[in-house]
Amino acid sequence: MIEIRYSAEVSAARANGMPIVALESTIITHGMPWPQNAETARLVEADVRANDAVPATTAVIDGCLHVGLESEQLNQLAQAKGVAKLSRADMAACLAGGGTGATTVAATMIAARLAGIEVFATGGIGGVHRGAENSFDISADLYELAQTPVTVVAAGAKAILDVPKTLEVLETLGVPVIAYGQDSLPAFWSASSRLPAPLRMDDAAQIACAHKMRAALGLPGGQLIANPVPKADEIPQSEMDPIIVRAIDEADAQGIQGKAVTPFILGRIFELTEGRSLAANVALVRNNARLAARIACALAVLTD
Ligand code: PSU
Ligand code: MN
Repeated sequence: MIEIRYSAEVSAARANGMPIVALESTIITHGMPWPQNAETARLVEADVRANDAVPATTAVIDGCLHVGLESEQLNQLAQAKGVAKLSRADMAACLAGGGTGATTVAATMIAARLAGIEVFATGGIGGVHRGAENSFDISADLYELAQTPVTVVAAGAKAILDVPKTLEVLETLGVPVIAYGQDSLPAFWSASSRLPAPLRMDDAAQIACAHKMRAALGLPGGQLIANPVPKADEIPQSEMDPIIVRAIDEADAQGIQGKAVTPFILGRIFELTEGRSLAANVALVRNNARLAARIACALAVLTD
């Protein structure tokens, strides 16, 4: 059995049966610049606490799987250079080699399941990249959602992706995509896209119930809750589209590939929007943390 290191707060929550929300760390190390990354991580943890749940940020540090980071560990991770980006394929190797790595959506789901945590909040999941018909670049996040029973709250798939193809793959894999409180699928920095969401739910209790129902049906995998960024913080899709296209073109021109693609594009979009993309990103992650905490609380009162 793998030894999991819990933070003091998560240990106490487990002992007392309190609701816990998993949080990823790649968004800290690869998704946002220092010091906003550390600041956001703290705000997101506080949002979970303010909604009566306990935050568990996950990462691999010196070959140990951590579920819940102490404040100093979080601070160090946020400033560390050369931290690995761990997905399903890399996690075991990093643990075996005594390395340090941040967990993506896929790896955080794996850690959450091991720790018995059923709800996880992030910004946006990885998915099918634009041009995937040539690059074959499809995030392992989608396959993880198909097999690991964790409800993931995100602001949809990142808008830098080919979102219609991402939806198709999720449908093929049998992953429920549920928009929260609206009919259209959120588009990460923008509250709505031109695409209708496959499913819609309007309250946390119903989402919790659907999570349990999948298990009762014997279905593996989780569900994706697509929670729109608050209107006051959004950047409309018409404004984002040309910026996204430019960032992707630059990534292509510079031959950026594989794991480096998403961090490169997010970084360029941050520069091209003069930081506005980051402000929207922070707002949407916080909003997702609040909803995830409410779902975790709703799950805690449901019996199996
Ligand atoms: N959401 C964000 N910023 C991020 C990510 C998600 O707002 O940096 C990360 C997540 O960890 C996600 C990963 O799992 O990007 C997807 O990477 P890839 O496209 O290489 O699978
Ligand atoms: Mn990829």
